[in-house]
Amino acid sequence: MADKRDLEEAETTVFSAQTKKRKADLETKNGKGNEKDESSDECENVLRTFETSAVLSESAREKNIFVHGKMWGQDAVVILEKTPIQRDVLSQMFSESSLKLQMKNDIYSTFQLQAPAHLNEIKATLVFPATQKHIQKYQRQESFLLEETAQDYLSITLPFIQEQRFSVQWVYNILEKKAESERIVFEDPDPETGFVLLPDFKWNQKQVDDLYLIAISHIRDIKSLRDLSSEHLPLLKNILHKGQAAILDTFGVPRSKLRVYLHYQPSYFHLHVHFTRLGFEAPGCGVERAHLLQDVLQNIQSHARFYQTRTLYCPLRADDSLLQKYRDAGKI
Ligand code: DD3
Repeated sequence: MADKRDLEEAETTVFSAQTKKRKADLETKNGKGNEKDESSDECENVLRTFETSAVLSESAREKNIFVHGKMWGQDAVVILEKTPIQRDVLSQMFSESSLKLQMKNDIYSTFQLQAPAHLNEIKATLVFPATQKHIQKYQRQESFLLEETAQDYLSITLPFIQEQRFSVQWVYNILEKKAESERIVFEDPDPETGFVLLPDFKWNQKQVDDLYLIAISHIRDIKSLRDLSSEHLPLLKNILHKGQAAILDTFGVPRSKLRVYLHYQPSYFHLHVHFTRLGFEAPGCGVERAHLLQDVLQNIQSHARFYQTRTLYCPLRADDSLLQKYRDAGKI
């Protein structure tokens, strides 16, 4: 065990005090003796009142299920997901579990392994009250590639975004420290070029393999990639360089292992940048939706109004009302 950890430490370049602290925090959370830590975060089971209406989607491969239901008469969405097995619990997994033999044949046997409760966690995400949009979002849907010219953006997409008035209250809560403030990994408070870096809530932070952080800009009037021009170069460079440095410092993941990108279309219209680990196929990191921040920088450097003039392509789900607008305009 000790050898393994020494090896891991040696493999990674620089570890700051903060990294060690985060690592130590993770280890206590993983149930290394300190069960008190876990119970202090325990809350009443709000899901007890959840009544399932329909399964929106499920994936045996991703080991998750998206469920629509009702709580106190209002719509709710619950996402359940089995979490990856961490290396450092293997010895406990082998020694503290009970086994039921399923089959044995020659040198092959399969078992049902019942792990102790603290190693048998399921991540649950609740959206409550959920809007029709949330319910729609998790329904399996076919998608279509939209070809959005600069003109289409102005005449169709922009008016649509403006009339929809998607709420980004949760983003403002983060920027104003009204929510998730203890989860902030790094902040540059500058009102023009500053941002907050924190784990996306899809990541449980227990292993760096599926590392996923988001940088949210302090500046509030940038809706998407379409709004970015040369005046934003200092902001974008700042997010890239300070974001990479903070992730190296905190999680020991170097920039050569990071995929830093923006989505187009984004799922919320406030500038944010995704940081995921190379090798982890995060949803939305495909070429049809992700724009590498380094490429975005170069494009803007070579043409100040690159993103106001180019045709952009992006996938839209069959039930997206924006797709309907494009159909109505005879563009799809
Ligand atoms: C969202 C995209 C947005 C449903 C769901 C997710 N990371 C978030 C609120 C707080 C967060 C995120 C919208 C919403 Cl399941 C509707 O994501 C969030 N906090 N991605 C963090 N840290």
